[in-house]
Amino acid sequence: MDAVILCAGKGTRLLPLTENRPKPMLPVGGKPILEYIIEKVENLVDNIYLVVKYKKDVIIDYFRDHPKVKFVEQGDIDGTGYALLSARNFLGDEFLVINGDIVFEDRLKEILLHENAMGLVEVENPKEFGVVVLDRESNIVEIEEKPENPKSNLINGGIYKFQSDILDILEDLEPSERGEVELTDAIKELIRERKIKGIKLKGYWNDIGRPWDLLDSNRHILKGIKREIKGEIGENVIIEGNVVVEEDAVIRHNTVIEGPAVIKSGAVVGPLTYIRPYTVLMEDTFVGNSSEIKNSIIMRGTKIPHLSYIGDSIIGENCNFGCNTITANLRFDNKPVKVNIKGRVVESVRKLGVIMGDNVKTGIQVSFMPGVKVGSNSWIGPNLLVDKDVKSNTFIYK
Ligand code: TTP
Repeated sequence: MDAVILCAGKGTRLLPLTENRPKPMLPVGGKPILEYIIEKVENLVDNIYLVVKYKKDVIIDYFRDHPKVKFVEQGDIDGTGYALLSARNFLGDEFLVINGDIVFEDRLKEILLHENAMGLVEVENPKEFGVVVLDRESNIVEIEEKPENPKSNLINGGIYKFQSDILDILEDLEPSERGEVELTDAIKELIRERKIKGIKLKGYWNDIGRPWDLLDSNRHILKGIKREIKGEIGENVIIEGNVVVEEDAVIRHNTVIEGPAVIKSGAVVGPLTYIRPYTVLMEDTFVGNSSEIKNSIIMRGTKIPHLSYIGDSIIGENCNFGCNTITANLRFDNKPVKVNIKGRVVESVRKLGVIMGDNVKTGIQVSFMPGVKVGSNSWIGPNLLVDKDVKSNTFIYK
């Protein structure tokens, strides 16, 4: 049996983080989301087909040497159904299908026992998802996308086992109102003829749609790491709890690291730096004197050299922060931080800092208000308070 992982979407709700990489390649716990999915299925299947399109080279470059991974390009139509159909010529009688943007714990064994099955998750806010209704034998009898009045709190978990007849149904489907061939429309047809078992997934599950989902999954992964110190550790460094310091990382003197945290190879931290729990410093990052980083993902090559506070933030690759660049991450009234997602202001979580693309430069004494987004390649001049989203490729100066 084979697995198909759907990785071709644009991930627009995660902009600017997805400006230069597809959503499945965003890092959580120091590795791309997609790598965890591949690790889960590689011993269960013969081939893993990654359906790619948007920024496909980032996925192909990373996984090209994996012995079971093969790449299939999605055709001109959008949608999860069309993504699966794009792999049609490679698939046998039955196969596993997984969305490339979910972080989950379940070991998939129960799903594989059934001819047709869908992984389900119990949530408090089903309105935002595909809501599923089961009969007494746990067969799916109804799926409704983002219903106003959900009939259950079980939602589609983005993990499926199908027989090849799903592909025949997909072939005959017309695109939906939003111009996409949707997998759930095909499943609605399939349940008229076949039984699809609803399997409640065990343990943690998260569908990475918005930036703060990434921080949530990052925390989940970091809770499971074990202490492993391989890099160079200077004098008077304190490392508490489960911290990974990879080979070729350097922790300079008088630095404090509170786990769980991951410091990847080539990263340099210190002197006198404070790394707090749930922080990941990706490869070749530098965090220097009197800077404090908390609950944040700092991507490859970014430099935060002096006197900065970065909290509850996601910072893209190769950014360069001027001295005393600061993020605010909490409102005075303690209400959820508001974030603009595709032109709509939505409430996120109580603590959220800045969401930044790649190659951003800040001058000295730049401050960011909670939940602002900064597009890639932008420059923010010195002594500015950034309280609105900054588009990509802009230069703001007083
Ligand atoms: P979504 O999260 O629904 O879509 P998206 O990735 O385009 O994100 P956004 O809504 O923020 O723009 O996608 C669910 C999964 O299906 C995800 O793993 C990406 C994948 N997918 C494809 O492979 N091809 C597609 O055409 C679409 C729309 C999604």
